[in-house]
Amino acid sequence: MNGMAVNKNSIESRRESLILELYKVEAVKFGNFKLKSGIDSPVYFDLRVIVSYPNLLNEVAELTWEVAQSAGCLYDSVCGVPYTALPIATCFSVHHNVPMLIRRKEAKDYGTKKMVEGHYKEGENCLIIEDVVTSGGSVMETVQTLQSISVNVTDAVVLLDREQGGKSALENKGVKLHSVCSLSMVLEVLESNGKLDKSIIERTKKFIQENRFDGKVSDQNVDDSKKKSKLTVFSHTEKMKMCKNAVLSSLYGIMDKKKTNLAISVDLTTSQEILKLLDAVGPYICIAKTHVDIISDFSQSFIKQLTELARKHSFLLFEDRKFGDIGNTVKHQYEGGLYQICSWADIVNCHPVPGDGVIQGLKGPGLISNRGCLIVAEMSSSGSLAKDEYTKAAVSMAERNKDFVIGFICQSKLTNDPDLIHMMPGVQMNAGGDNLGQQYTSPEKAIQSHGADIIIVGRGITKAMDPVATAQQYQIAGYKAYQELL
Ligand code: S5P
Repeated sequence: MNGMAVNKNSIESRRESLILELYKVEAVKFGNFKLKSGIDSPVYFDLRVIVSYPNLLNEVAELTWEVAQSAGCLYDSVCGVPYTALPIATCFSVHHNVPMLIRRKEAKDYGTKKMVEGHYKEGENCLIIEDVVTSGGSVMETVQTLQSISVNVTDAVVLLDREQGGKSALENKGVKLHSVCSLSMVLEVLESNGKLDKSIIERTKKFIQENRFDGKVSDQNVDDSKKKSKLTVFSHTEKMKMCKNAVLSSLYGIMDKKKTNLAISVDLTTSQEILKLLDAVGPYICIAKTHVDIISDFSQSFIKQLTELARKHSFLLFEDRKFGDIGNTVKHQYEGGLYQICSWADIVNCHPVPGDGVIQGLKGPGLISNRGCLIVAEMSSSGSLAKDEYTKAAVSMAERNKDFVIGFICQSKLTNDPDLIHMMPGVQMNAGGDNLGQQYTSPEKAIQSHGADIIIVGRGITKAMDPVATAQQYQIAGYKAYQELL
């Protein structure tokens, strides 16, 4: 059996470096994440990525071994919980000459129907290795499989204990859980190294307290899916700090400072009407969305005045051009022609229908000028073809291009990623639509039921008797709906 003394101090300092490294490679992320259990969590561990960093994987395996040694675990073999912990267990096994067992998730439907691969002796003791423990359900599944072939399990080592009750739940079943680090340790290290804001730390701690499993081991795929917690919603300040894109971060900053999630769609047809309205509603909006190709007297002087207003009132400019051609064409349409959109619009949008080329074409000039792009993933108009697989493909396209894509024009919440924002058009206080297929949702529903971060309102404001007072009403309604979610 294995067992050897280990220097505890060296583990402490290596733990800290390990946590910083895991954060750096995004194996630890903060945002809004739906767990396998159906619970929305403010923190997510994706330890699958460590296979891309051999030194890191090796360090994880070494620390796992050292924790097992300092806890005095005695074992004849090691078994990783499939699948993320398999490479950790493999490194552990190879470097320390400990035989490994592999647990199959499903028995082979041919041949030997074995659940466990590798040679073992009845009555031997196996050490379980896991990446993250929440309730302890996955570790317990592996324990039960091993017990079914008369292999004993007394100890398990986990890289990260989320401290939601898994440790005591496993102890109740006779399995001692040892961890390389705990979620509190992760928060402490990231806070003391200036990586996380106090509010994110507090929110995460609150989440852990409110989502404990109270000593009961459960299979997360089954039992826990029934106890969904309240959706964890991040404030604009928190998102501003979490997101990596500069355009998005400044947008969240504006939303927070001006207390607004209102984008006006200023679909008027003369320069003067647009400038006059924007000067008046400027204090209530975070974005002015334009369709410059409907302006009858477009000029560069209009753009100069528009950008001055954006600076004066602190709002971003979004040209709703909906690019939808091959990369080479959209590149010219974006940076050249009459409108020279890239030179002044902070945000543009595109249809995903041409494929990634449309993003690549826009990205060249866009990144040089620090711009952001939204993908039209869903539309507000009746009979829209942008749904189902098309929308899913739009989300993947955004995820592949997060250096430039900052979110979606959509009608529903498509992701929990803080780097991708949801802007929803088709919003009016009065339900219904127009006679050309537009369909409207109220500001409250857009934010609370459809998951919008920003409401885009056009004629609801521009055609109102008093557009300025109405813009303020939309600002208040939109912001109140958001605050109620927090
Ligand atoms: O699906 C969409 C996408 C967009 S960008 N539905 C939309 O209505 N839009 C735009 O939002 C549309 O082009 C218009 O500029 C604005 C909605 O205007 P409203 O007057 O109907 O509020």
